[in-house]
Amino acid sequence: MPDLRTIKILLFADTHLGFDYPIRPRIERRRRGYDFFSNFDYILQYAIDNKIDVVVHGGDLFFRTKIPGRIVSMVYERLLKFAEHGIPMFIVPGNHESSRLPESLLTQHPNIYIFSKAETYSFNINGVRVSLSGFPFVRHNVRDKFNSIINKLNDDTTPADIKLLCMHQAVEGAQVGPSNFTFRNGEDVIRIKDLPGDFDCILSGHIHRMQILPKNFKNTNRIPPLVYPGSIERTSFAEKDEEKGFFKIDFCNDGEVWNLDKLEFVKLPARPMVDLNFYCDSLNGSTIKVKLKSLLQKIDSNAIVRINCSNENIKKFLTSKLLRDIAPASMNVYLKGIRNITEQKE
Ligand SMILES: [Mn+2]
Repeated sequence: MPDLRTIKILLFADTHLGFDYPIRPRIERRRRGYDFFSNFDYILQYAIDNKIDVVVHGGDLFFRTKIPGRIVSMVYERLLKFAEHGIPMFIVPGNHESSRLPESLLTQHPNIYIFSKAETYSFNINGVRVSLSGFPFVRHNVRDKFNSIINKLNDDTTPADIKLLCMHQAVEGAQVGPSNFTFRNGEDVIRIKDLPGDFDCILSGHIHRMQILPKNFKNTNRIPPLVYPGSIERTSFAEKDEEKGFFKIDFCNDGEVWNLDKLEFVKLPARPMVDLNFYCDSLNGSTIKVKLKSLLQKIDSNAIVRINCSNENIKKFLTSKLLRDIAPASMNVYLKGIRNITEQKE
């Protein structure tokens, strides 16, 4: 009799909740924070609707280390509500969590598992033994520390049908940015040859572009696939052309062993990002205003627009207030080079 069971894992990461979500906004304008929460909610609902067996969050739950209490409550409320559905959720503390998460009832919930140190959880899903190993983000020299972390995780020899490794790190070969910057040999980069062969899949946050390593991955490789789901919304212009989403990962039984069967990337809505190069022959304020306004009207009104202007005399006219006045209310628009929420580091 063929075994018709499927074990379904959902992987998402880099949700950066709290990004552009001011508690007491000083100016009235469209905020990007809602888009992050809306994709986050979509993913949790997807897990419930699709009867996912295990959810893994690959880290950077929040947008930075110090989080306003209100944001923490908004996030934890959602997670606790989700936990009531009985789907176990594993969270890897990322660099934005300083490798740990704010303490609360959340950390006590029996369906929420947080990798606050290198550890392995084993459990049984409909008779299938699944183990999840993981460790919090390592800030300094993960390159040298990685092997000993894996050795420590391997001390746990509880047998499992499906073995997963969860982390929040950069791995050699990972690519980011418009010019495909490739991580190679920094001390903060794990060597691809060091990835342990005895896991069925490696799930990681940290890299905001969705990708699977090694690039030419085949199921016959010694190295298991390393899956980066990427961030759930664009956090900076470096991500302007990237698809955003999360992974559904299916394991099936071929009659003898459990194998990775399907890696499915599920897309999420992400707002368009547009670069606008601006120049005007005239230094007359109202001419500049009219010209820029007509250019902005040609752009998707849902876009995040970055204006690039190299002429200092024209630039003087382009105040934040003017930009807000002439752009559609649904658009986020700002001048390149001015410190802005969309210029934040990962
Ligand atoms: Mn991140």
